[in-house]
Amino acid sequence: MIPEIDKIEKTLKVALVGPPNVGKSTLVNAIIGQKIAIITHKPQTTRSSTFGILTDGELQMVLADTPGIFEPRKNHKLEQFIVKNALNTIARTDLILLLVDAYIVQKIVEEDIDDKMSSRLSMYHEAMEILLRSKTPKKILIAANKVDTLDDQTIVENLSEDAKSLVYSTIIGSEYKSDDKKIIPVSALNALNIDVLIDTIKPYAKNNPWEFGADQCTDISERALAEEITREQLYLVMHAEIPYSVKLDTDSWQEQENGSILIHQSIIVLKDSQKNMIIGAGGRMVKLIGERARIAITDALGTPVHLFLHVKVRPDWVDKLRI
Ligand SMILES: Nc1nc2c(ncn2[C@@H]2O[C@H](COP(=O)(O)OP(=O)(O)OP(=O)(O)O)[C@@H](O)[C@H]2O)c(=O)[nH]1
Ligand SMILES: [Mg+2]
Repeated sequence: MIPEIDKIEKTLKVALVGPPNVGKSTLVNAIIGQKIAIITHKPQTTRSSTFGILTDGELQMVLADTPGIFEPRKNHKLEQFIVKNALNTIARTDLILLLVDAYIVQKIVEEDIDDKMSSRLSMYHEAMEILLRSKTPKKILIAANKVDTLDDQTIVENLSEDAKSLVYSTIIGSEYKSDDKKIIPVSALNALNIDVLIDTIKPYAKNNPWEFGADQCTDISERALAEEITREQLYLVMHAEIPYSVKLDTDSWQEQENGSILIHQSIIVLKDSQKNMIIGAGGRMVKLIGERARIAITDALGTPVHLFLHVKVRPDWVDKLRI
């Protein structure tokens, strides 16, 4: 009889970290190859962390899309919730992948920091200060995202060791261990250089039992993803008028005999005025949000969906958040 040999299992838990809007959720979707996190042009889109899971051979890589880190306002419970959520997740990972806008990397190496660039840089310093105050892993690598926006990508692709050191010291400071001052240029939007990124972080894996099944690609449930997608479409449809303190609940979720899913969701807001804004004249706004969300949920789940939206006022939902 052939003795059963224990399979070696390795894991690597990486937190995608950075200020709001730098492309963390876009990157996790690009790495996993499907939509598990929502993306908008607005900062503070992600409110709670989602894991993307990639299992290949003996290695299970878990990539945490975290909310953007910023200094929450004193009396703003939702902002405090968002940042706390990010920090709690980061504390449970082995490695931080700090996303930095490639344009900022370019400006640092060109030593061209004007007032506008200083204020953009201060977002990274704010995030680093908050990370330092919390118990987060001390190993950090930089990914320079949005290289597609640069006129000349080669500047960020061919950084000298000195240039990399300059970027690390300008953004991170000395508290974090960064013996390998790697800077991986990527475009999350165009899924460019994702394989290089994965190969660069792989060596940080440790022998550890897997936490998830080999075929699982995320920890987010279909219901939660559907709620997130409706919130995403609401942000996209409503542009600047969007009430930020909006949340989604699933009232019912019924799988029909023909394989389609009947979903009733509530859009919860704080005030009547916000409810009226979301409903819009003659219900046109909520109808548009519902149509777009139905298409996007159908696409994400790979199943036809019938979606019904109900807008409700709950003045205390933010106060009731548990931080
Ligand atoms: N041109 C370009 N745009 C990108 C890239 N990655 C993300 N974006 C855009 O940047 C915006 C923010 O992307 P998100 O993925 O939501 O950013 P985030 O870091 O998750 O933001 P928060 O969740 O708010 O912290 C969106 O409009 C994206 O389409 C990229 O590689 N290139
Ligand atoms: Mg996000």
